[in-house]
Amino acid sequence: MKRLLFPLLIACSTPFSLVAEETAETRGNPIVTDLFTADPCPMVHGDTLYIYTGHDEQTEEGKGFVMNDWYCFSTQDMVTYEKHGPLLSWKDFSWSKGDAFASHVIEHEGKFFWFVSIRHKDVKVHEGFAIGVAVSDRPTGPFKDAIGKALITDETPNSVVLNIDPAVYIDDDGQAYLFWGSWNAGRWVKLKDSLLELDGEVQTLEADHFFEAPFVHKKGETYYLTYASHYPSTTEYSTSKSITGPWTYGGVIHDLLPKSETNHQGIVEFKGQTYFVYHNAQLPGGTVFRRSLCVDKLEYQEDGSIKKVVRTTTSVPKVE
Ligand code: FUB
Repeated sequence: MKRLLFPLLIACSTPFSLVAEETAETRGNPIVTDLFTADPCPMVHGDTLYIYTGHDEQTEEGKGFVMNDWYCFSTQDMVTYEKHGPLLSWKDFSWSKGDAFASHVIEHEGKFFWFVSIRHKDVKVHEGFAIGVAVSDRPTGPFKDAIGKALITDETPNSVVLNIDPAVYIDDDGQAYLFWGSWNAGRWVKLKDSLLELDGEVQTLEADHFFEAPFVHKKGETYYLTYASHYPSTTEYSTSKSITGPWTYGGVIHDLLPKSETNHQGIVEFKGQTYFVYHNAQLPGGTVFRRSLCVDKLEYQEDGSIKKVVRTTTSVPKVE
């Protein structure tokens, strides 16, 4: 049963209601219909998939991103989702002055680390964006600024013009890596075990067609680096036998989106299925600056290459 999105959107005063979906076999894309949600990052903890998102607050006529906080949506069956939040805001970082852009959450040693892109209120050499970290004992918070200052700023040697879109990956040997970047410039750096300090120099990410939004996952012995390419953006990918590269270009896995110039993905395995989480602009009133969380399947060819994602209006089947 496909939901009627428009009536749900009008009923904004209603809390995140799942009444219309409770008997549905699929959730329907977009997943969230009572607010605009962007830049998803998936994380599995226990028997639950958590998807952390930004929050688009621009008016339908307005131009430019208006983003102040981040939410989380959790599910055990890919059909029924619980809304949490807003769980974190740029205001939770005393050194920030706004612009809650893309973020990434990762579990490490029993804690949950939320890496965020936000505008620095004092440091501005280029665009003035910085990467900070909040931490919590639980996936749904409360989260607090873990350092009291930025981890990456415009002043970090070899940082980029637009220091946004953090993604953290912890390798099998326990070494953590932070990837980030935009406007055709990607970077990576080792993190100390605390995840709160850099461990070495910032390296340049060499991946064909990289524009922004890096995300790393591993399947078998292969590391997959997915990212937005060009602008307006497709999602493309490269693979490597090492987290530090070299990266071999793999192709386009997600086509341009109608109405959304950005394309920001996360990939996660949950209950035996691999999912591609992204945003589109298909909610009524959706624009370049009013995007919405979607979930579809991600599938591989037998040789390990990623098949082009098939976008659906149903989202994915229910899992137990
Ligand atoms: O949502 C603001 C920015 O747009 C993100 O940081 C980028 O990845 C793009 O989606």
